[in-house]
Amino acid sequence: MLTGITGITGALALGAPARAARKGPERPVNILFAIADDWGYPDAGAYGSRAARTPTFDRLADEGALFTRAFCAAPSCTPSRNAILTGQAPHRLEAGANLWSELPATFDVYPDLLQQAGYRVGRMRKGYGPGVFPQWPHNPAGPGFPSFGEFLGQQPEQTPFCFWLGSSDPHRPYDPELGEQSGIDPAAVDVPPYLPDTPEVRTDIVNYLAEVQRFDSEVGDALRLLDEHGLAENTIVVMTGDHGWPWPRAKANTYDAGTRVPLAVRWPGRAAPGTVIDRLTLLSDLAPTFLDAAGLSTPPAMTGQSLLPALSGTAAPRGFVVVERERHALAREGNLAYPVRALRTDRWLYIRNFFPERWPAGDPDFDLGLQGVFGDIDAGRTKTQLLENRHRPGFAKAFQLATAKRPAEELYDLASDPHSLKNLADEPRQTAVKTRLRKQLQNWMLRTDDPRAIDPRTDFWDKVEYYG
Ligand SMILES: [Ca+2]
Repeated sequence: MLTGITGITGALALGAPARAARKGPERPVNILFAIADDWGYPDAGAYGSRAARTPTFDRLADEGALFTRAFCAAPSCTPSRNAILTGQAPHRLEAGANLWSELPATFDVYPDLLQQAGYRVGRMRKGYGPGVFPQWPHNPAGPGFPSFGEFLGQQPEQTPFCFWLGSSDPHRPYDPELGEQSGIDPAAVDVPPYLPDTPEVRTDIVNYLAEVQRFDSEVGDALRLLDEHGLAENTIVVMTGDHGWPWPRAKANTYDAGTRVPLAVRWPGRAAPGTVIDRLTLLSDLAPTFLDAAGLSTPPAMTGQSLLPALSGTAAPRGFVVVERERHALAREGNLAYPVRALRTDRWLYIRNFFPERWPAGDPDFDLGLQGVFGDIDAGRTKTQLLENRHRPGFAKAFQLATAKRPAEELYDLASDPHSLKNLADEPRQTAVKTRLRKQLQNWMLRTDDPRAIDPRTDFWDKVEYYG
């Protein structure tokens, strides 16, 4: 029986008559969402990483579902998190498509919708953001708590909860001591072909992986708390990162290095242990999933899709997902954005750069001090070494890949070129593929009310205030 839980009974009855008959927990399911900051695919043991030790992530995958083709909606903190919270594509969120912006309070976010349905909501550390939220009573990801333990300690027994565990790992800057103490062997890390393979870069990667492991350990503590409180069986646990790793040609880019993320979902009774899901998935699917789990329907504004069918193996194939980009850092004269839409299928990546005359990583001579020139690349050892050696053999190609201007269209065959190094957009034998993908992207943009579908060179996001 679901009676006695004020506010949630009606919602459950409305959304899932069949579910009430399911064998399993009768109480509404709790939601624990653990999100890292800049943790990219495939840096987890479950994906075969030789260097990263992620026992918590691997355990969630073993006990639930591992997603192998999950993508953020935008390779930048604020718009990615906004898409998670609202279940919508960033271009629908006005200023919220930019880094360090403001999310208008007119947009519904899933923690509020769950709270209205009777859930108790909380968050620790990095939630929505970076950005400002003057119209909201608290961070849109939920009211802040010092820790998950403190939140759980105050949890009434008959009330379901929704908690956002937001880490700042593995965002730069890195502590070299943590890297040294991690015991990760620099010889064991994988250096992708778009980076120079140097001891400096390998050390940088070790320092990043050490923070990945710290995040993993922190989520492990949260799982232990669930066990101690007897809540593990009735709690969905989702573990992921907001976008790809903070390296040149990765974060802030729509190649897989910037957009593909680890994702594991443990949901006892719903996702069979050891499930592997290769279906294309977007982090904006999480909001509809959480609402679905609570028996609530998906609001029409949400462009994401509930993952429940995928978790139970009944989802239809998904032809593509779209990731996008507006303004990341202040990296260009006039604070201009570098707008991109990218359509990703199982095999192809088609990219539309709306301003090919602009510099994708930022102007070469525009330096506001924080990130240096090419401000869309986070400052760090790899960037410093790349810039200092940009004219030398062994570095010049990586420098060009990260910073050089790009054509209006890019097309990559990921089956043979997983790192998107060879642009096929001008190859005559790929014209049919390019035309088909271009049309699919344009139709999707129209369908989701993307301002760039009608006015490809709108300056709306160039003019949005930057609060960093
Ligand atoms: Ca981030």
